[in-house]
Amino acid sequence: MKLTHGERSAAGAASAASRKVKRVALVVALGLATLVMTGCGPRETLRFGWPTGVTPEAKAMGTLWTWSVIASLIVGFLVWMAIFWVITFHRHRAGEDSFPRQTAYNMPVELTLITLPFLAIAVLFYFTVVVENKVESKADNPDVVVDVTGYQWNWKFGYDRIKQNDGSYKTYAIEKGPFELQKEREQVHGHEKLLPAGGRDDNIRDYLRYSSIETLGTPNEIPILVLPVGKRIEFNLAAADVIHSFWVPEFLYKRDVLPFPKQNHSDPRFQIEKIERPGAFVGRCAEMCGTYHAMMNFEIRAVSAQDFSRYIALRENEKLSTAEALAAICEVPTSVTTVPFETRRKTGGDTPKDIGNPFNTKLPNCTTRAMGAS
Ligand SMILES: [Cu+2]
Repeated sequence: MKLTHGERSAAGAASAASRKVKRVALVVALGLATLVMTGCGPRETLRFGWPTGVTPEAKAMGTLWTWSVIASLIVGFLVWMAIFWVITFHRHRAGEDSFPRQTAYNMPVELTLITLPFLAIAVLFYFTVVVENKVESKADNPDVVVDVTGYQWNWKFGYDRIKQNDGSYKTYAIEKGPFELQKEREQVHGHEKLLPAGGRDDNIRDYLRYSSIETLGTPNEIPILVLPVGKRIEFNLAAADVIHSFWVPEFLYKRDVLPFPKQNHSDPRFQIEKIERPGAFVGRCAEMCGTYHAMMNFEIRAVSAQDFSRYIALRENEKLSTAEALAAICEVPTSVTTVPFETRRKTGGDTPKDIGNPFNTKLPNCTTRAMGAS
């Protein structure tokens, strides 16, 4: 069907259309410039808001995310262009009173429009599965196995077992149930002393793990989980009460922490291939678990493998606390990525600005304490 152009000449219409195209191009260019210039550089921009990953798994997920967004932007751009093309060149004009040519039931067009989205989904699905398999893969011989217990409203971290230089494992896990431990504790203290088991024997929490080297979070102290860089680490998650979620933004990974993993048909374990650089990484509970859910913050402190062995030895042999052992290996003894809830209240709701440098947690002018010295 030939379109009528009313009184306007063909040349006039063409120049008006080209003006419109220029205007649209300017808007698109300005939009892209805003997108690029508001970031802190091309790499920052291409992460599209995601944190910098510090594990190979996180890097793989970051790359998948970047390419998924780029693919979506390309598809979005094509759709926007098609819309602009229609509203620019096929708008209603004075003197037109009939429908434009209708193209429903056009087989080639309809098949193309069905096939292309399916292809896009198939490609996204393929790369998602590849990355997911990498993220969820577990080796039989991780270098460090830690247990993570979430409870209302804090965390307990323990070292289950650690691979030694000769390839054998040193076990720190205490293979006793919570009630046995509770009874022992009560004998020592002479009164009732509850462990995360909750003391209810109609509710046997024998899946909870205990270790001779533990770090327990308190309202005054953020629990710090010290881990070595460059080693495969397994996390074994368990909740002592309700469902929590273990989330380290820089791992780009979070996982629900469930009570009764067996009855809930869940695998509480996951691994990371390695932490790629030393530093402090904040961790949070990412499952709304009750009144003080927001204060369930923790810190992962990644140190060199050498410092890690020294840290474990100090805790094991000299019974130092987490903070004392950290100071002894010349690390800042308290968390540098987050503060306890109470302190925040004291500052009137603001997180204090200067709590430390997460990229450098080394104490200045410090010499590592020799083993056996006190
Ligand atoms: Cu929680």
